[in-house]
Amino acid sequence: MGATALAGATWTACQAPESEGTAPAPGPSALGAPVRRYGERSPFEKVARGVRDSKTPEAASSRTPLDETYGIITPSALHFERHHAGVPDIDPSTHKLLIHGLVERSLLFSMDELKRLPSISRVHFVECSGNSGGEWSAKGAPTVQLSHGLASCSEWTGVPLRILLEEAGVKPEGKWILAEGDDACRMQRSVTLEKALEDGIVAYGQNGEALRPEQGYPLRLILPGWEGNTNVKWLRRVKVTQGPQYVKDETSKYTELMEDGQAWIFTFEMDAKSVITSPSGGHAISKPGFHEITGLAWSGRGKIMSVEVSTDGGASWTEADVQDPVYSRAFTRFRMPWKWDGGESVLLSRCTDESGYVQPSREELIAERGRYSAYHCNRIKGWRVAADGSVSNAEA
Ligand SMILES: Nc1nc2c(c(=O)[nH]1)N[C@H]1C(S)=C(S)[C@@H](COP(=O)(O)O)O[C@H]1N2
Ligand SMILES: [Mo]
Repeated sequence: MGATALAGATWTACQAPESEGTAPAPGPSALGAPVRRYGERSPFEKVARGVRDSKTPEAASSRTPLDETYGIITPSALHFERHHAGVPDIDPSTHKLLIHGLVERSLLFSMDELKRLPSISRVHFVECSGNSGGEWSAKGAPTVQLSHGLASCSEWTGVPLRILLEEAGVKPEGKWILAEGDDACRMQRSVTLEKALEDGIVAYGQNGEALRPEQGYPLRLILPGWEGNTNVKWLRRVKVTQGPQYVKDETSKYTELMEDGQAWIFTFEMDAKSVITSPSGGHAISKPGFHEITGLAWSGRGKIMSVEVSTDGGASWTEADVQDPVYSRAFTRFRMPWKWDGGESVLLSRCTDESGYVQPSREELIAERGRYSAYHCNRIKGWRVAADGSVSNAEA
């Protein structure tokens, strides 16, 4: 059955609100607030990033409340943050980007010079490879903000990295690049030249305006679909090298220990993942009847092809409606109408990407990657709806 037909059929069964009749009391008759130069949200809105207390707030993270955002774009003010040394305060009029190493000529760009070059805008997620790290354990996190909130999606604008590298003229020995940030830790990552040339973006725009300081103002690297950590913020230097540099940021972290004692390194692509954001842990369903099940799916290998939803703990699956257009390596919104009968129900989602990869269960993931990894957990996540309408982590 087509998802649209299903949605239409269920919509007619949707319950109207209980109260009928009288018009609501009119609003104020005094004139409203005047125009303002830079907007703010309504004071009634309180949605916020989740921040855990940390003794080192400069080396911490904050999480996107995925269940309180709509559509596929994360508002910039709610984009998750991960900083290894705090947010530097950088003046764009003095900021420079150096392209050097195995190139015919080193180039130093000011922000103005970068903005003169051909630009592109692309919708892409950024996900910390440590996102959902707690989901490796049998007892996952209680809310979707805690379990999946180190992922967000923006429209990024900037210059294709290919243009800068071609301008500098990469020498034949050049096969990798090292990207470096201008924060106190000078965070660095090695990535392949192939990826840099394929779709790397030196981005200065986020959701129609300049990057937020937390996201790397005035300049960051976007490597679509690759580990969040490779998307170096406050970008100051790109060095073309023969091979990876094995810098501290890629040896002390972002490697995965396998059962046989070997570790995987440079596992760049984020695997396909989906999660139901509503209803999800911490929510309360008010009454039986129509409810929309909705969530997000994404893959570092391209587009999401389909998302299936189960309301009976995996005994049966139904294809959800996937919102058009679907962008490659971007959040993809799925929705499914649902009539809750008031009984206990376990909700699951499972996505498939254009490479044919299917999101695994926790058992399938462990069979492939062992039990010692902290990174790249993309297991299927379950939410239990109890008879009283309260929603919690299915494995709690
Ligand atoms: N210079 C620099 N770049 C950085 C980081 C950092 O601490 N310094 N953190 C990395 C990590 S671990 C992640 S997950 C992403 C997070 O990007 P965001 O804070 O914009 O969400 O940025 C990456 N780029
Ligand atoms: Mo990260």
